[in-house]
Amino acid sequence: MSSCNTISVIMGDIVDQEVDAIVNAANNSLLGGGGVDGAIHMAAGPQLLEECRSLGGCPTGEARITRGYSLPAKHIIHTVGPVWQGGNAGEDLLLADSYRSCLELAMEHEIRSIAFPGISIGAYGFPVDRASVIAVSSIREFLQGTELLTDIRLVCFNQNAYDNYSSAVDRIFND
Ligand code: AR6
Repeated sequence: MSSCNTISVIMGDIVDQEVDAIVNAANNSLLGGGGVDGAIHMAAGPQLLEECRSLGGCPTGEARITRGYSLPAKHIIHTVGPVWQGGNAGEDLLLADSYRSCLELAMEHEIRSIAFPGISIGAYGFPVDRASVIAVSSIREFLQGTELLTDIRLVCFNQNAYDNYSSAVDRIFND
């Protein structure tokens, strides 16, 4: 990892993050839902849904960018993680694709600070121990090719998520 890059794991609400972009764990329609998706739409305001309607959805593993509207974050990067189906349906690769797609879009938009939720670990049922290792490994691999991203936050909504993502960062960045 470059010494310019910083990855941190924090407990908190992603809508409060003062960063260039927050990531939304959306669904294929991009038209809102529950969990973090619902919280982001609620906090950003109704113009977000209008912009999302113009995007025409998003395949699993890809990402799309919108404005942040009423959020402190300037942009929202919407990605669709895989639904857990037992682990043999390509879920690991699709989850890694989601993180990589978000980071690629971030680079294209000169985003330097980005906050991720635990993609797929809520309603989509991905086991958090496995998801956290994939998340952190994907981010680490991406950071080896850039020094532009200086602040990457993994925002956790409960203690179990926090413990898992923290231990993945400790193991994967300090090996
Ligand atoms: N800030 C940070 N993390 C949050 C917040 C928040 N405000 N709210 C929830 N989380 P989920 P998924 C955590 O279900 O598994 C939606 O309906 C939550 O505790 O939001 O990718 C979409 O429309 C969990 O740890 O996303 C899709 O249909 C994590 O965020 C579907 O859910 C992800 O949980 C996507 O499911």
